[in-house]
Amino acid sequence: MSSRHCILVGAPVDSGKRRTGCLMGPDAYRTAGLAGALESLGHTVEDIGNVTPAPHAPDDGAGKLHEPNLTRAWTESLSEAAEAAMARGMPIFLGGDHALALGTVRGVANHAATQERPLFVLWLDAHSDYHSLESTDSGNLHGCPVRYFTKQAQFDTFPPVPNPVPPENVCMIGLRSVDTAEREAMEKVGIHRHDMRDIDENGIARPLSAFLEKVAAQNGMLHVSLDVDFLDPSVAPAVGTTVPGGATVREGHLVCEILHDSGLMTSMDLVELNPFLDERGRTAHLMVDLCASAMGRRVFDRPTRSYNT
Ligand code: 4U7
Ligand code: MN
Ligand code: MN
Ligand code: MN
Repeated sequence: MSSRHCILVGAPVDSGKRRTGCLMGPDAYRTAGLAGALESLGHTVEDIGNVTPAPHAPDDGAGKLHEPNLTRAWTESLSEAAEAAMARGMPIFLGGDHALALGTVRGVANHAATQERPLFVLWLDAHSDYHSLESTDSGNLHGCPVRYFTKQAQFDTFPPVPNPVPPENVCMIGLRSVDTAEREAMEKVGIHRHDMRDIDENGIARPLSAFLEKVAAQNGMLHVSLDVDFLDPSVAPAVGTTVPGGATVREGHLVCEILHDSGLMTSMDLVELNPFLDERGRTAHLMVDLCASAMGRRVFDRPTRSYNT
C-alpha cells in the first residue's frame, strides 16, 4: 500500500482505572522505536507530542466512578486532537488506558461525518468495554468507551456524541471477559462479536475478512483499537487486566497484516500498555511490531486481496 503521513498522538490517559502506569505508555512506544519502524516502511512520521486534558474540576473521590472529571477532560481534548489529526493524515494514538477511546473515536467519527463516510471500529480486546455509567461495577471508565461512542446509553456530563458509530459498524475480536450487564446490553444490538472460542474454531482471518468486506462495500473509514490484553499475557504481560487464553503473536500479526493489505485502516489506538509491568520492554516492542505489520511490514509480498465490490 502507498505511503501515509502518520501522526503520533501521545495520549497518556491513566484515569480509566485505579492501577496506574499507562501514563508511561507513549514514551515506551517512542523508546521502542515506533517512529523509525514506520519510516523504514516508507511512511512520513510526525510526532506531535502528548495531548493534555482540558481544564477540569478536581475529582473528589466521592461516588462510584473513578476520576470522572479527569476522564471527561481527556475526552474533550483527545476528541479535538483526533478530529484535527484526521484532517491531515493517519493518527496513531499512543495510550494510555482504553478510556482514551471515549475521545479518539468521538473525534474520528466527527471527521468521518465531514467526509460523508461511515465510520467502522475494529475492537481488538479481551473485554467488550460496553458498560454504561450505571452498569459498571468497578467504576473504571476504561470499561465504557464502546457504549459511549455508539450512544447506546446516556453518559451524563460527558460531551454529547454528535456522530455515534452504529453498533452494527463495530466488530469485537478476542473476547473472553464480558460482564453480565455488558452481555445483556450487547444482545440487544448488532455488534459483531467474536470470542476466543470462535477464533479457535474458525481462525481469526475469516471473521476479520467478513467485517472488512462490509467496510469496503460502504466506502467506510476504519478505526482500529488495539488493547494489549487482546494478546495472551504470556506474550504481552505489561497490562493491568490480564486474561489468560488470548491471541497468539501470530494471530495478532495476521490481523494486522490483513488490515494492511485491505488498505482500509484510517486511524489506530494502541492502548492499555503499562510499562511498569513490562519485562525488559517486550510488550512495548510487540505492540510496535504489530503496528508495523498493520502499516506494511511483511516477509514476502502476496497478491493483494481486493475488498472492493
Ligand atoms: B479494558 C471490567 F469488570 N469489565 O468493567 C470492568 F472485568 O480497557 C474490565 O478492556 C474492564 O482493559 C477492562 O472493570 C477494560 C471488569
Ligand atoms: Mn487514576
Ligand atoms: Mn479495552
Ligand atoms: Mn481489555
